[in-house]
Amino acid sequence: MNSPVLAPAPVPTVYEQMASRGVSRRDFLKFCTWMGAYHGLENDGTAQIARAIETKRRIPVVWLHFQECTCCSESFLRSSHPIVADILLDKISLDYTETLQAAAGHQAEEILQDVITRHKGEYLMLVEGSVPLAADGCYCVVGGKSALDTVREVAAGAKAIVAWGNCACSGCVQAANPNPTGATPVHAIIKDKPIVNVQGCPPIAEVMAGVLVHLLTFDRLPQLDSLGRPKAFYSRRVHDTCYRRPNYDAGLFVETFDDENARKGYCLYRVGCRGPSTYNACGTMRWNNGTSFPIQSGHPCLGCSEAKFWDNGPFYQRLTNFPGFGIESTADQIGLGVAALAAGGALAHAVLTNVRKRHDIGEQPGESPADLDPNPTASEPPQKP
Ligand code: SF4
Ligand code: SF3
Ligand code: F3S
Repeated sequence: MNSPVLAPAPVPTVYEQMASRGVSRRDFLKFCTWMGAYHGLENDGTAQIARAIETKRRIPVVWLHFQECTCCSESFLRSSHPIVADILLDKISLDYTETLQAAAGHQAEEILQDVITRHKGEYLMLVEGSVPLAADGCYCVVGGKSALDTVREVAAGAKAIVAWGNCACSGCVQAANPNPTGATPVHAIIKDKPIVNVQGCPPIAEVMAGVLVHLLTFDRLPQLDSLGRPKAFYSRRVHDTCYRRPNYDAGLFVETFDDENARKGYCLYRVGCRGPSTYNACGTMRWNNGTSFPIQSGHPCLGCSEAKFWDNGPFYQRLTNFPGFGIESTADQIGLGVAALAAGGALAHAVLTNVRKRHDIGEQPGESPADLDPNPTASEPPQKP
């Protein structure tokens, strides 16, 4: 007797997976609202996110690792948000990732080939790490193939590419002068595919999740700035949302890490804070489920979401000039002349800050959510569920 032909098991939707993992409907909707708020979406957009997660099948995902320290994977996996780390990544989308998969050796290589063949044109390619071009790429070889060969082969059939972290977006520490391995970011190699640069060393887990949710929901790239970063998360400087900003405006600065001013939580500009020239969501989203971020723990921002931040002057020395913008280059003068600062001066400062931001990210007035914000230094982030 012939054995019955079994139909393949239906692929669950993202929401079905969440429900089977014990995520309540209420928590699911809170998650969608929170993601919608970060993308600057109205209720309609949030409903769209919920609908997409409820109905769409999983996107095949390949996560490649090249020259890196795995901090981006760690950031994502250590997210204390249960939906971000446990569900969205681990249980839903990942078909191939060298650091987490159980398979090894030839079996792992076969899985990669299988995914890129069966899902040609459909899969997302996520990249962590830079690609060494020096010495024929011999500095990073996986399964007998150089990172350069792999990145080209996998990119050829990818629907879109997400570059995780400073390594994949701009080379990070491996590309620091003199860049002995010729570390190169993905966008400098692959020119014919849509690429999102999710910057930071590492990026914030909820920002990474936000980008994946956007791709899943809308099936297109989010709006990007001139460096390829999603504007929803990188359109404001750390300085613009920093809770120490009133100290900066009042000319109250930490001079050394152990002085009285450090204990009082004054501004870290003079001990090298790069918040004034760094675009990231740290001041609003923060890390570890909104617990803290470098500045809150007393450490200046090192500018980790900007290109070439390792070569951008010595750390822990104050920026003497903010590129392209004069008025804020003189924090010392702000300190000296603070008594003379009238309300009109403070307003001009805030306006000029936004003018500079738009100039840096190539944005037109009216495009940014900040246009709706009458007080750009004190806006509150969307509440995390
Ligand atoms: Fe915050 Fe740094 Fe700006 Fe000071 S210089 S307000 S610590 S971001
Ligand atoms: Fe790289 Fe700077 Fe860690 Fe994410 S981003 S691997 S080093
Ligand atoms: Fe990086 Fe600065 Fe945020 S160092 S983590 S962008 S505060």
